[in-house]
Formats: sequence, C-alpha cells, structure tokens
Amino acid sequence: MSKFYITTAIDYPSASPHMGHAYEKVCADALARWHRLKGEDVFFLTGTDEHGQKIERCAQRAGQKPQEFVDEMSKKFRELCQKLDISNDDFIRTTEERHIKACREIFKRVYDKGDIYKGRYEGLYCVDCECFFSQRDLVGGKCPVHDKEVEHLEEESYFFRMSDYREKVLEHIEKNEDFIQPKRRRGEIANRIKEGVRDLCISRSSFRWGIPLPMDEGHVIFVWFDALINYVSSLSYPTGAKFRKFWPADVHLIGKDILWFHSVIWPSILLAADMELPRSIFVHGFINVGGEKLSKSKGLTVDPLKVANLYGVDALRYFLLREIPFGEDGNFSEEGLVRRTNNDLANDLGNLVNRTLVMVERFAQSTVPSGKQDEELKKLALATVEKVDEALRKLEIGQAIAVIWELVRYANRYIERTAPWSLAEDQGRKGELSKVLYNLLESLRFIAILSFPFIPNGAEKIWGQLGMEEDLCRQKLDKLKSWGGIKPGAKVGNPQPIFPRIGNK
Ligand code: ME8
Repeated sequence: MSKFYITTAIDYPSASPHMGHAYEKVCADALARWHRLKGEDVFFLTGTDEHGQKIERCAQRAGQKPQEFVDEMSKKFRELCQKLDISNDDFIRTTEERHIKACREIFKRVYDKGDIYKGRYEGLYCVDCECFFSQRDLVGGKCPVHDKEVEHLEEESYFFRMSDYREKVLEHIEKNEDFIQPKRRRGEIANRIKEGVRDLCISRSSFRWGIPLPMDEGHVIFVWFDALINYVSSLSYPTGAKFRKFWPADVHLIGKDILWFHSVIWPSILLAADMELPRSIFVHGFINVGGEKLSKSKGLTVDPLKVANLYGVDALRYFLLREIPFGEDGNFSEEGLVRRTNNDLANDLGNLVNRTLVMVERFAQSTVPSGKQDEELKKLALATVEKVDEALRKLEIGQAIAVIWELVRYANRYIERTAPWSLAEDQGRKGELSKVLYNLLESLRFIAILSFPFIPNGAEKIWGQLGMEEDLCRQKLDKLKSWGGIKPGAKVGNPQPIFPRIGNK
C-alpha cells in the first residue's frame, strides 16, 4: 500500500485561530481524505508552534507564564480542528518532550558536522514573523507582511552555514518540477536563491522562551529551526517506525508567506542532517476580507468557529474549497458563503437527494428497486471519478468539486427529463420508473463517496439516507469502478433535509 504524508504549517498560538488557519486545514483535510479514498496509508499532521519571542511577549501581555499561555491557546487550535471535521492523525506541539528531543538531536547532528558556528547577529527582525530582514526587504521601512516597524537586533548567535547548501537546493528545485507548486512560485524562489543565500542565525540569546542549545544553554534555538523539525519529531525521528514509513513528506501545505522557510531553509537543514527532502511543497494564497488582508488592529478578522456555528461546518468548508482558487488569494464574505450554500448545497445537492428519496418512498415503498443501468449516467459518473483525481493531482480543489457538481446537475436534469411522477401513473411503464429510481440512487452513492473529502458531514447524511450499511469513511475509490453498488431490495432511510437554505442576510 503506498503511503501519503501530508502536513500543514504549525500555527502560532499567539492569538485565536483565524480564517487563514481554517482554510489551510480544510485544504489539507480534503487532500488527506481523498488519498485515503484512494486506498493509501495516510498520515496527516498539524499542530502549534509554541516557542519564540512573539509567544513570550504575548504571554507577558496576558500576565501568564509562557507554558500556561500556550497550553490554553493551543487548545483553541485543537478545537478548531475538531469543529471543522479535520481528520488529522496527530497534533504536534513544539513544547512537547518528543519534539524537544528530536530538535536538539538534529541541532547537534548539524553542529557535529561543522555546519554551525558562533558569531554575532546585527540586523533587523520582525517579531510577528519571527524573521530576519535586510533593509531592501522592507516596504516603506516596515515589515512587508505585517506592515509594522521592525526591531534592530544585536546579540551573540550561532549561525548555520546555509550558504554552503545554496547550489544543492537550487539544483533540487530546478530538477524537480513538482517540488514547489503552483509552478510560478518555483521561479520566484529560484530567482531569489540566485540573488544569494546567506548563513542563517539559528539561536537567540536575548530571551529565554525556546529550546536550549545542546552545547550552550545560554542560547535558545531560533524558533523557525525549532518549528520546521515538527515534521519529523512527530514521526519519532530518528528511530521511530513512523519515521521510517512516512518520511519524506509527500506534501507540506503552507501559505505563501512562509515559502522561503520551507523551500530553502528546511531543505538546507535536511541536507546538513543527511536526511531526505520532502517531495513537494504546496503553496496556497491568503484569505482576505472585503479585499483586504486579515488584520486584528484594523478589525478585519473573521472567527471560523463563529461562522461554522452559524452556517454549518460543511457550508464553510464548501465555500473555502469551492470559491478560493488554490494558490491564489481569495475573499471571504458571508454573502458569498450564503450564496454558495443556497445554490450548490441546498438547491442542487439537497434537492437531488430529497426528491430522489421522496420518490423512492412514494413509488417504491422506500425500497431500492431493481432497474437496468442508464448508460449515460453511468458513463458520466465513472468519468467523474477520474476527473476529480486529475483535478486534485493539479491541486485544483475547486475544479474537483465543480466536476462532482456536473454530475449532481446532470442527475437533477435526469429527473426533469424522465419525469418519474408521470411514469408512476402509467402501469405499463413500471420498469422505466424502477430504472430511473435505481440510477438516481446509484448516482447518489457515487456523489456521497466523491464529496466526502469536501463536505464529510453532508456526505455522511446522504449515505445514511441511502441506507448503506458499511461506514462511509471505510469506502475506497475502487467501489466506484463499476455501476451497481447499491443493492436492490435494500431499505432507504426517511427523506430529511440535509442542507437547509439560509435566509437572506
Ligand atoms: O507562519 N490566509 O504560523 P502562522 C491564508 N508558525 N493563510 C494564512 C493567512 C491568511 N490570511 N494568514 C496566515 C507560522 N496563513 C509558523 C509556521 S511551520 C513549520 C511554522 C497561513 O500562525 C500561513 O501562511 O502565522 C501559514 O501557512 C499558516 O497559516 C500558519 O501561520
């Protein structure tokens, strides 16, 4: 069985989770669920990045010890995962012993190799990014990501000879077309590497909230060096069975602001530690609100938990996955979410399920009738499976959903075209009626399985109403290789609305 290891970035629990965090998890979850459907052995990791100066300052402001602060805040991220039906297999916290151990181990390995030396750092730093900047990186003298003043740092530090890995990393990026996706991001990074790569400051000595260096307790490991290691500490690097099975990661799913860390710094660390490089880095865009960046200070924030509680988890998941083109920035709006929910979930899918089940109840006593296969519907359904896979291989999550919805809409038109209510009135056309009902139920079986990675709640409800006995989450795509999985004679459930319409806002 082939394996699939997918990770999200680990979030800073410096404040409550925002819509960007929710978006990243939902995208990764859809991909993880799809690969499980394909029968792969999936390991899906997410977690929280809990050290560093930003967290230390936030804890101070909250009047708490850093550990107390992250214990409380990290819970909110875990709750977000539960609320959004994120099917992660593990949740790593960088303050856990298993992580600290692996992190010190890798640091020591790179140090023993001679790739770490002591020096003095003098330069600019954005505490919100936890990132060093040079003057030319700034926009209007401020951090380009946070639009805030940067700080001047001067302290004793250890440095990683990252410049020594420049050629190798560049070669890897240029040789492996799929390493950074979407492709245009690859060019950006390659150009930046060509402009030069400097050694990286990897320790801090002016504050305490971090992992002490194995060879110098007066320093803590730079939070990014620490954080990136989560991808292997969670697998019990270096000796764990999971490490042997799942490393290298198949996909690191991250936002566009942290691509340099993942495509240059992380591969350099791995090369220095004689470890394999991840297979690919998938880069998503940013979620904006009203066309502007999410920003606490400007009051531009959206709480994903509130939205999920108000409109339903599937409505939020569906909106994010369908509406935001993967790799591009996209806008979150409640109006957009309501429109998508009403049009696609309530009208198209909800009505298809409801009409079909009401007709099976009325015309077939809630029993799956036997009926010949409809060649057109069957052909479309089988082709849909291939098309969804093709779209997801290209990271076109919205397109994958659009393809499923073509099947949903076709099935709705099939009802209009065949008018089962008229067939029911004609004793001589009972065979035709059974055929239509059977084919509609069978398309719903396809639709439930195919839409499970995107809207797991709704898909489960459809599955339940179809009266299917096996668990939906145990289904595999090979159950969609042929038509006729739903068995004549089986009882279907009572028709219940699955996606209620949302009233006008
Ligand atoms: O960067 N829209 O943590 P983080 C979409 N701890 N995605 C967004 C976003 C937005 N508006 N804002 C942030 C960190 N993100 C580090 C990661 S990984 C070893 C360490 C994405 O909480 C961001 O791009 O600032 C990143 O992928 C993730 O959310 C966590 O961001």
